[in-house]
Amino acid sequence: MLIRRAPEIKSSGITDHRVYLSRRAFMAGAAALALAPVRRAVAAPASQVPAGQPLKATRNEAFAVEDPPTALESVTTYNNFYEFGVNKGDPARLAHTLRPRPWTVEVDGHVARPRRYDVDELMRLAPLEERVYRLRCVEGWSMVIPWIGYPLAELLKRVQPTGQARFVEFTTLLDPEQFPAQRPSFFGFSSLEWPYAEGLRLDEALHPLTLLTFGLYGQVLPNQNGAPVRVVVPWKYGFKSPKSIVRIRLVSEEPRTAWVKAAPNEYGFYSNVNPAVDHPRWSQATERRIGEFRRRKTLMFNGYADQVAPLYAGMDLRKHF
Ligand SMILES: Nc1nc2c(c(=O)[nH]1)N[C@H]1C(S)=C(S)[C@@H](COP(=O)(O)O)O[C@H]1N2
Ligand SMILES: [Mo]
Repeated sequence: MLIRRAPEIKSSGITDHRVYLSRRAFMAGAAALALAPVRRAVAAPASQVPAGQPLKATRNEAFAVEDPPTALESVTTYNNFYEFGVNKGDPARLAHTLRPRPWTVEVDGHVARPRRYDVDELMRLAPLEERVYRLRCVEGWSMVIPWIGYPLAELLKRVQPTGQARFVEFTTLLDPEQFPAQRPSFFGFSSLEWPYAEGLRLDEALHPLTLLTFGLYGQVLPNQNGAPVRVVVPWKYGFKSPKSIVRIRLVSEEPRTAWVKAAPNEYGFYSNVNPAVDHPRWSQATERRIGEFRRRKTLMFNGYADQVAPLYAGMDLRKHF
C-alpha cells in the first residue's frame, strides 16, 4: 500500500515555527545544517506507526464537527513535537523512545486536594468521549481529529482549586533520554526552553471544550501525538495543546509558556485562533487543511466562537493575542 508522504505536503503558504529564531540561533542552526548529512523529513513507514491499542469511548455528537476527519496517516506522520526535532516527520520516526508507561501526572499548586495520579487511574476518572475537533496550527495548516478524552474540568473539580487559583500550568516530561532534542548535544535547531510549558486561564481550562486527551481514532494516543496524556484546546493555535504532560499546576500568576519565552512578540499567552490578527510574519486569514488543495478561510476561534467568545468579552484581542 502506498502511504501518503505527509511531511511533504508543506506548501509555500505554510510557514514554520522555527523561522522565528533569532539571527544568532538561526546562523548556528544553518551552520549545523550545512555540516549535517541531509536529513530529509520522510514519513515513517506504516509499520513504525504504533498500531495503538483500541480505546473505547462514546462519541459525543454535541462536540463533533462535520468536516471530514484528516487521514490517520497524516495525523500520525505530520506532527509538531519539538522534543523530537523540528521536522514534521521527526516525531513519527523517533517517538519510539518515549515510554508512556509507567507514567504519573502531578496535580498541585492552589488546590485543596493535590494528588499524583497514575495515568491509568487518570484515564478512568471520567467516561471517555470521542470528540471530533478542528486543530489549527499557528503555521497555517489544519486538521480534523477524532480525539478521545474527557473534559479537563472533571479532573480539576476533583482536586478543588482554591480562591488563589487563576491559571493552570501544564508541563511536558523533561527527559533527554526519551526526548532527543532535549539533549544539550542535540544536533540541530534547539528552539525552546525545556520542559515545554503551556498554560490557560482557569476559566479556559474549565471550559467544556478543553479536553484531557488519551487517544485518537479509537486507539490510545500514538507517542508522536503526545502519549500517554495531553491537553487539547481546539479554539487556540495548536501549540496551546501540550503533549506528554507530567504536571498540572494551579497558579495565581499567568504562567510563562515555552513559546511566550521564545518569542513573546510572535506568540501570545492567549493565542486564540483569529483570522483578523496576523502573525507578525504571515497572514492568519486562511489555512491549508491537510489533505485538501484549496486554502480555507480560517474561522474566528477556529469555529468555536459560539462556545468561547464570552470568555473574552470586553477584551482587546489584538492586545491580548
Ligand atoms: N510538548 C509539546 N507539545 C506540543 C508541541 C511540542 O513541540 N511539544 N507542539 C505543539 C504544536 S505547534 C502543535 S500544532 C500540536 C500538534 O499536535 P499533533 O502532532 O498531535 O497534531 O502539538 C502541540 N503540542
Ligand atoms: Mo503548531
